[in-house]
Amino acid sequence: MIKAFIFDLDGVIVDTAKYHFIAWRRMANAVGSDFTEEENEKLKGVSRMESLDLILEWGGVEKTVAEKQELATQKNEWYREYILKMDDSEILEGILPFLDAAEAQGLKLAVGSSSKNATTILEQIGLKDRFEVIIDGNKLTRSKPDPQVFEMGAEAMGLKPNECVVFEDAEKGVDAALSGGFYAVGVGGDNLKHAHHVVPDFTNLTPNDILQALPAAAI
Ligand code: G16
Ligand code: MG
Repeated sequence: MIKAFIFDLDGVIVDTAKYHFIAWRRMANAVGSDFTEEENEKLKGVSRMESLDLILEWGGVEKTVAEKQELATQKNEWYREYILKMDDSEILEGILPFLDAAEAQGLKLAVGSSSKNATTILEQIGLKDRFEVIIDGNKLTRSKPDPQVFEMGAEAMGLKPNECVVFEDAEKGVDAALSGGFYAVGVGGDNLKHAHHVVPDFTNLTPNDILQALPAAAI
């Protein structure tokens, strides 16, 4: 029986991919390189250092471990300039009524994000206190598609994976949820068809819409 919803942050609750893109491009340009918005899609749900490795690889740029550390730190400073300007107007449509309805139905709510900035973002948009559990990139030793982020979330709520639904916008995030034995709902893209259910976004969506779309064993 489903007892909790675990939300990815970037791409599900807010669209921070646009800020990651601007900050990563600034960094890529600084090392004489660049990358496209299409390539940026491949960075969704991917950790900071793995994202940096991919961007350098696309540009054919080689850097030492120490240089990479500096570049990642610089990118994060730029990224934080953007997220520190965020407010509740950036919460994606439908999220607030969905959280209210889920809470009213007695479902537990958690966030499972690869981002080390997840708590800052949740504070900026005023949602930090809405979640019983927040697992972010600072607590993780393995990145999505490893299920660690969601396993830690379920464990912190005292639940088993098959009692939780994970909402994810990234292919690697859906992979992570499925490999951990969670129910997975893809939010957005065509690359999420392997999830148990896919929704375009949260507009007019209710928790019951989700529960009814899952395999019978989930309810
Ligand atoms: C997010 C983003 C990724 C980003 C990662 C790490 O994951 O989707 O693009 O690279 O966090 O972010 P940071 O550099 O802030 O630690 P998620 O899991 O919330 O979608
Ligand atoms: Mg995401």
